[in-house]
Order: sequence, then C-alpha cells, then structure tokens
Amino acid sequence: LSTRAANVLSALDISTTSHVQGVYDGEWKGTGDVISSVCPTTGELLATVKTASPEELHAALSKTREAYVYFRNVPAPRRGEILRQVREALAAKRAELGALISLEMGKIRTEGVGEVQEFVDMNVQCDYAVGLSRMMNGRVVASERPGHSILEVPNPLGVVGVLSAFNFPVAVYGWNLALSFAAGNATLWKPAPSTPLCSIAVTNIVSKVLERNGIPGAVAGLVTGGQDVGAAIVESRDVDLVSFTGSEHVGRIVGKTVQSRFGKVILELGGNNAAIVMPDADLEMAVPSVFFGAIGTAGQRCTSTRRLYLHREIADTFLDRLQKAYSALKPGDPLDEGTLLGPVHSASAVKVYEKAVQDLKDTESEILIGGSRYSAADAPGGSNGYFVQPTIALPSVGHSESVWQTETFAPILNCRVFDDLDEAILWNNAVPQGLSSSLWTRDLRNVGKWIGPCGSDAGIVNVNVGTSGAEIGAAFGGNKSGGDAWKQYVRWSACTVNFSDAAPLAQGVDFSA
Ligand code: UN1
Repeated sequence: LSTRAANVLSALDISTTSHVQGVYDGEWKGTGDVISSVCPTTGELLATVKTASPEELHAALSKTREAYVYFRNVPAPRRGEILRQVREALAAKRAELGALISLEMGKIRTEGVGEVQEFVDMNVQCDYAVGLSRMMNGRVVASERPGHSILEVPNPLGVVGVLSAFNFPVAVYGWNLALSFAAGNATLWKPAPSTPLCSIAVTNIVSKVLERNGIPGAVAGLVTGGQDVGAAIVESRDVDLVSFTGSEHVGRIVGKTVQSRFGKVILELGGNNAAIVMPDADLEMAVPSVFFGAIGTAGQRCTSTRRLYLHREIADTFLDRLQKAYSALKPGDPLDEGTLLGPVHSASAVKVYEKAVQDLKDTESEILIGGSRYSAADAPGGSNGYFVQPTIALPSVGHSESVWQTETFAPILNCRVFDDLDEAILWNNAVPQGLSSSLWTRDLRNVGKWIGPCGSDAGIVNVNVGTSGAEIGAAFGGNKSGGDAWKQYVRWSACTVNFSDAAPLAQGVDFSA
C-alpha cells in the first residue's frame, strides 16, 4: 500500500493486512464474496473486503429487528442525546473521514470534509435530528363525537434499509440514519460496492458510541455486498422502509418491489439539472456557480448542473468566461490542497463519459472544450487514474433527444441559447428527472414566475444559487433529510379514543336493533 493511502486508512483504524470485515450487526464479521476498494486517482487496490454471505445477511436482518424492538422503548430525547454523541465522535474524525472519502470516492478534500460536515456539524443532520428528537409531535384532532379524542401518533416504524450510492458515500447515509435513529428505528446500511471502506469507518465510529450507551449495535448495522445483498434487503418483509439513492433504472425496480410487498420506499434518483441565466443576472456570481455545479465532484452529484440555458444577450460573454475558467483547470490528486478537479469514480464512469461524448459527436454537436480522457502525462495517477476532461457542448439536437433527456453522471455541460424565460422554463421542465434547478436574475418578476405554478417543476427551485450544494434544512428534492422528511420514518397511528359512557357511531349512523 502506498504511504499516501496507508496514512489515510490507519488514521481510521482500518487494517488492510488481511481482508477487511464488511458486516456489522453488533459484532464485526464477513464471510461472503470479496469486493475490492480501488483508488480512482491512482488505480491502487486499497483493500479487499469480505461482504455479507446470505446467512449473514439473514442474521443481520433478524438482529436489526431485535434491536428495533429494544430501541423503540428508548425515549426519543434519550435517542437524541446518543445522536449528539454520535455527532461528536464523527466530528472528531471529520478530517480523517473526509480524506478517506477523497481517497476511495475521488472527490476533492473540501468536498470530502464537507460531506462529513453534512452528516454531523453546523446546519446539519445530526444536530437537526437531536432537536427533532424532542419535537416529533403528533396532533390532536377534533372529534365529531362527544367524549372522543382523535390522536395522530408518530410511532417508530421498524427496520429502515438504506441503500446508498458511491457519490455521497457518507452524507446520504447520515441524513437517513439521523432521522431514522431519532424516530426510534433500527437502520441497516448497504453502501455502494465500490465505497465499502467509507461505510466501515463510519459504522465503526457509530458502533462505539452505541456500545458506550448500552444500545445494541444492530441499531446501526452494516452489510456490504453487491446486487444480491441489495436485492435481498429490498425484497425482505423485515424491512419496513427502503431508502434508496441511485440510478433511475435500479430505482424503478426497487420502487416496484417494495410497493408490491406494501413496504414504504423513499427514492432519490436521477437529476438532470438546469441553470437558466437571464440577461440581468450578476455574472460575477453566476459563472463561478455554474462552474462549480458542473465540475464539482467531477460532475457526479445528483444535483450537478448538466444543462445550461443562456439568454441570447449574455450567451457569448457567459460562455467566454466559463471557458476561461475551464481552461485554467488542472486535474489533481483529490487529497492535495488546491485540487479542484479529481477523477471520476471508476472505469465504468469513464465509459459513461466517453459514450456521452460520442453521442454528442455522432449528432454533430459542437464541443467547445474538453471531450476526451486526460493523457497519462496530464493525469496525476498516470494512465491508471480515471481522469476525464470537463466538457462544454452545444448539442445540435432538439430537446426530445437523449442528449438532453438522460442524466449523464460525468462533467459534461450541455448549453443552449433562449430568447425568453418561458421558453427556458419549458426546456427546464421537459425532462423526466426533476431534482434541482437554478435561475439567475435580479428581476423580481422572473423570480415570481420561476417559483410559482408555471415555474420550475423540480423539487429544488433555486434563485441566484446553483443547482448543487443543497443544505439539509429543507427536504432534499422534496423528500430526504430536513423539512418534514422525518414524517416518512415513522408509522402514523390514527387513534380514536372514547372517554365517554356511550359508543356513538361516526357520521351519526343509527344501528340500534
Ligand atoms: C447526491 O448527489 O446524491 O445538494 C446528494 C448537494 C448535496 C447532496 C447531493 N448536499 O449537492
């Protein structure tokens, strides 16, 4: 192992002298298939991980259920207090975990650390859920019958399965765990098969806090593995809620499978996010924001900016400035301070990029900048790293074509010029995905239109804020993390209680014999 990698792993007590154990259900184990963790920057094998065998998965599911039966009786504010300790334990390792994310996923330092921050700190999920643990209130509803009360009670739901993606190997689990934990559930995590070490490091930290508090470890269990492990969780009747982040293709299968067994499901799938720039926009703000939106995380956020609609009046100026910023960009080791562009995550991510570029070329679209892999001489990891050139294109085809309709998880930005806002909004909405969107303007009338019924149909509707980098305070894409998202992690009991000596029927029904 290189010193570069060894330092990051040893700071988190991950020993790679033998296979790393990839299952935790109160104790660490793993006798299933072996998966490899590969560094996308250098192609170096970081570790091999022993995943969950079918028996271990089965055992983990029943341990998780048992843990829930215990945990649902722990008062919510006490759960909040344990969550506060989890937050502190994670925050103490923020830099180390951030570095591991950079090493294993490939995103740059500040984004890796930012992701841990999204889990623990400041405006963030653990803090949010600590507060929430004292505020997950139900309602008392007026009954039409005398001496009756109707209560809506949020009860713990049971077992929550979290299936997370490679691009946010820590934060997305964090959003889910914090809410699920505060709500009194036991959570079983199945991370992406290519980022097992991030999940092992996080689970290691969380489990020590649980242990210290006498809480069964399976309240926050882990099963690494491939598609079979994920499928088993999705199919299991023991999993009350499946929270899945990933592709539309897999999401469709997950959604159908969970619904067919009447389980609950939360899906966070594709984003094909557009930024619209009006002629009155402040370009000093808009250009850097689009630059970050398109290139941050090497274009692999579900909120990455993939489509750019420029008003004719500012289109040339904007593209000029944006291209300048792109030309100045050099790929680097994501662990190095100052690197803005790391690798994409894997060989298959490179293929996705190359196919999208080929599609642009096949349709005779104009490629303004980028369009190929970095040469071995330019890429920090030589020919072994997955470095691709951020690309700006002017597709020649109309909106119904796949160039515009598909989410390409790579740093490719497709641009088009418009003449009025309604046209741009139409394009913004003319895709099947609907995660994030961004309008740049200083005219209040544009803002009103954009956020209203004829505006953006995405879950995230930003004004003078880029498409990516959502805070957790509002529900992400309308679903996960903050806002009222906790309400999906509980079982709502509608309880009608009769305190009177009579048993009147609802709606005044007379059923006397
Ligand atoms: C994701 O890409 O799956 O808004 C999540 C953002 C981040 C979360 C992205 N806070 O870009």
